[in-house]
Amino acid sequence: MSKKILVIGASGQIGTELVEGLRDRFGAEDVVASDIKEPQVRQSGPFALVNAMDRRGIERVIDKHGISEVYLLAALLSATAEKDPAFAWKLNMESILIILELAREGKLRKVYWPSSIAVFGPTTPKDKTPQHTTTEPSTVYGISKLAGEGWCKYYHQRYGVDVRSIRYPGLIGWKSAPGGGTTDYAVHIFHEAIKKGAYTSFLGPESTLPMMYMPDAIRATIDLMEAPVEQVKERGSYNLAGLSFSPEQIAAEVARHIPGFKMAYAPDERQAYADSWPRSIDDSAARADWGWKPQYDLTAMVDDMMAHLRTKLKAS
Ligand code: AKB
Repeated sequence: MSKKILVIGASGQIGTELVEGLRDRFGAEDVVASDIKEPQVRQSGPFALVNAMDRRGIERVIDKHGISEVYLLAALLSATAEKDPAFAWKLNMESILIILELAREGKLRKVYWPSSIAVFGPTTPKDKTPQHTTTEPSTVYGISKLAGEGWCKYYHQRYGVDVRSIRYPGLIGWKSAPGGGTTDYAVHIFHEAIKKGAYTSFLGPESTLPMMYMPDAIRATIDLMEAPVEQVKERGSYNLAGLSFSPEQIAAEVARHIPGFKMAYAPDERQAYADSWPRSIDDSAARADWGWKPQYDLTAMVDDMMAHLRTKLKAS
């Protein structure tokens, strides 16, 4: 059966790279990118302007392009969500409910929706956090992701909707800018190190968090969506681990590439969000169910980021 994919929130940090990954795998014409603003960069395939809270608009795009699968990425992340909790709740909840309803009505065959390590909170075990454990998030972003997981599970159990999800850790990539997360420092550090030889982290030196290099995250996302249905046993969201490191550990790796690199620390309100999240994740369910295995460790990720970002920044 042929598939036509719609990515909602395609201009964001994950969307930019996911659209590329999906187009490489399934062909440019079969992947429609969409966002609320016209993209700044030239598109390699179809693009639609659509708001993730506009059910009618989304339906029009689905009908026009014969869409069978949606990847819904539009959301406010942890730090931005805390600035406007009511809007964060509205966007993060309305968008997933619209897509789940469209799937329930038979207009979509499959749905992807990202959750986050932010579903965990201060009462969750911090190391090797299990797939099923205490989830008492303390951020509005985490609360919305936890509720979204509940809705995904409900629509799967009650209506048979084929919805799949990953709890992303902090994501690091060179192709696109991060937008409003607590883990964004791990991307900013590369830009500032190359441009200025120095970076001031908004998280303290020892704030260890689960992270992942974007190529691993994109591969995981598409692999989960392509896994045979009987292998997808978690219908809330899958724990996924890549690497775990602290600001001082990544600073030491960056310094291998930028001699004399200076790291300073000025923790702000994001420190509290980071402190409420796990240090590392147990992803044995994803490994056992659909064969997940990360490829990048900290050194490999930093080497690859440095090489690509240096070239990109030189060219710009
Ligand atoms: C954030 O920092 O808000 C996100 C996340 C962990 O989901 N990167």
